[in-house]
Amino acid sequence: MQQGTHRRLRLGMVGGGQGAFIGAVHRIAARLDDRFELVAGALSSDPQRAQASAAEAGIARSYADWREMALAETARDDGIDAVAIVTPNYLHAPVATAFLEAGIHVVCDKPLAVSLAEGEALAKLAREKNRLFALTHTYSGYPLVRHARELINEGELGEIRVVQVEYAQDWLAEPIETAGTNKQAGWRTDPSLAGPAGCLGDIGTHAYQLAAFVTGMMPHALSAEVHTFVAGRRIDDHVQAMLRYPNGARGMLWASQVASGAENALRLRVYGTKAGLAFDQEHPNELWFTPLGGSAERLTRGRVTGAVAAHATRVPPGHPEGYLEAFAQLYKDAALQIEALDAGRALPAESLLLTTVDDGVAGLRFIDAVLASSAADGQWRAIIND
Ligand code: SOE
Repeated sequence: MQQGTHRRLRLGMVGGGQGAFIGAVHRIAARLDDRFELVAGALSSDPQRAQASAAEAGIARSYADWREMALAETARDDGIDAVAIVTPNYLHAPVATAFLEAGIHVVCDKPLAVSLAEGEALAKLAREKNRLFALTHTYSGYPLVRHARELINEGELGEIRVVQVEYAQDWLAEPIETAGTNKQAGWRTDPSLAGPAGCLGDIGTHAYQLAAFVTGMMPHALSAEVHTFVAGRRIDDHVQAMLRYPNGARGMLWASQVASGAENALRLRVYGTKAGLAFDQEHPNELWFTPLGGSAERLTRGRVTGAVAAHATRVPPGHPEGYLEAFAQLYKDAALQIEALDAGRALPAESLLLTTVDDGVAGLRFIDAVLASSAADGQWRAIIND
């Protein structure tokens, strides 16, 4: 770890107050490699809750409003370098816009925004302002996911033929949002807060991004169906899609939040002309590689060689690393990029696997195509990637 040579970057947070889940994950992840200190926050739209949440998290400067925070932090000599946006989806774009306009780097939770138009505007603004816009597609922070990408990139699988990705959870199998006590379920199933995509936006976009990240390929067409199993729910809780790739490969993606018994079962299998590989998020310290006609090889974190996996790992082989470290990897890469952008240097090569605003735009294109296909009873739709 390269400590000591870096100034600790000052981070602010919008959202993530008491009762939230992902805010606490971002706080741990940002601090894990000692590259950020959390100094400011507008943690809740309720001023009292914002204050209490900031005190609990040890955040010195608490704001009742994120607009006020963007202005006040820009005016300070010791204002924040970056902001983490961990609000419900409908606020991602307005909050990110305010901080980018103020010249502050952004780390934002997925999905990027609630519409493609909003997402494209964010991508444009981030480029104009020359600020970092990192999108936290956590699972691409795993060392073995990055290693899988390397293997494919180096041709170890041959020509890719089949991509199978799935993300199954069961926590929305019952209408838990109706009790009004589960904040997570509440906003994720409310289209005015989550946007038009439920399960599709919440975890379908993770599956889509993981497949694209590892294979280096984007599908150009899909046929899809979204479905709502739970009676009365106002948003999808299940999605399934068939994918076609420009090289002729075929793919399938399904994501469900009503798959009884499933915890956080994000799984990817990729088959090429020479070999196949399999990754299971619930066992992130191993990756299975099987050559055509050969026996399965279990590759393990800390034992696979190469700079890419080494950059994303922290402890020796056999000591499990997991979700928090994968999340921290995104913050580590973000810190490297913020330093480079602020110094007018090229982005460091080892940081380039960080998921960006463009990955977010790709996710929104996927959402649009899925919803259009589903509304047309599964008709094939083009996905325009540029
Ligand atoms: C809930 O479905 C959730 O917390 C997602 O919102 C996250 O993005 C995913 O990482 C885990 O599950």
